[in-house]
Amino acid sequence: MTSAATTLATRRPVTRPGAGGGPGCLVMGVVNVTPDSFSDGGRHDRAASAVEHGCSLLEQGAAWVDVGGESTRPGAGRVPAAEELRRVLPVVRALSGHGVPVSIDTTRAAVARAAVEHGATMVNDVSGGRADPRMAPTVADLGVPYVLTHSRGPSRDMAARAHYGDVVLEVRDELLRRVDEVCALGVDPARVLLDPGLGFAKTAEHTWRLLGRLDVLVATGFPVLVGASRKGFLAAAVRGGEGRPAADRDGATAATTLLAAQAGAWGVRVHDVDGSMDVLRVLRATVAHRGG
Ligand code: PMM
Repeated sequence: MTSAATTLATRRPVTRPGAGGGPGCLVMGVVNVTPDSFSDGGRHDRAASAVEHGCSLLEQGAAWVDVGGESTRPGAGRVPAAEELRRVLPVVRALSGHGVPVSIDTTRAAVARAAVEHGATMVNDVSGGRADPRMAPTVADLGVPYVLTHSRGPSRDMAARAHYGDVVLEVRDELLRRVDEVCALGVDPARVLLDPGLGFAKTAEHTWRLLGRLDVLVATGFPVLVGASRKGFLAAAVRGGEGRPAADRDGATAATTLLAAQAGAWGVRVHDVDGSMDVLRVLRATVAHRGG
């Protein structure tokens, strides 16, 4: 077992991209402009409804709205870059115009650049910069916060790579190695956020283990974003299991928000912003009244 704390992440975050962490945990609302995303696919594939939805997420308390035009669910194929741009740019531009802080969920450098030029102020890359070798230099050039997510390989065959000894330490070590690699290409470590990539190249068992040890990632000192919302592993914990639609996992998702906040995560990426905001309000009220 390697000791990542001593051998990796020579580049440490100096400042944090915004508040967050513990009871201050932020909520990032999801707007998927895709016809095939597993949990809300097809609902916001027209720009106008996507923009309306993004604005309502802001009203519900989202600190960020994450706009994506390509499904990243395991097994999903790629959409052409031109189609991804066609889906996301009008939404990014309109939401930014309404004052919504937008993050762009893409693995393509060209899409990240165009989205930032249209008003996005954060890049969320579930490939951790591996899908497109131009991503790290582009993010470096754009100078925006960069969510670096753990995964192994593209969506289409990531399930075959879900082999770990100690998944918690391996995910941490692989993420920190990736931080060093992208920072060597110019990315500012002060702008890097880490994401364990729940469900990406992980079995449900791996994902539960990671969810229970988020503190290990938080201890790296990088802000940590957690994306558990409506994911398949939650089916094991809800009544009706796999038989219930993904959208019925919002109660279970809210529970993961509490776990993430208590572990000190910077933020959670969720579809149901209202539910997670209530959880965080309860947590804050409890902390405020503790020891009085
Ligand atoms: N999961 C999905 C998409 N983007 N981004 C980050 N940073 N972390 C995640 O866990 C993540 C992501 C897949 O879920 P969706 O299809 O419901 O958006």
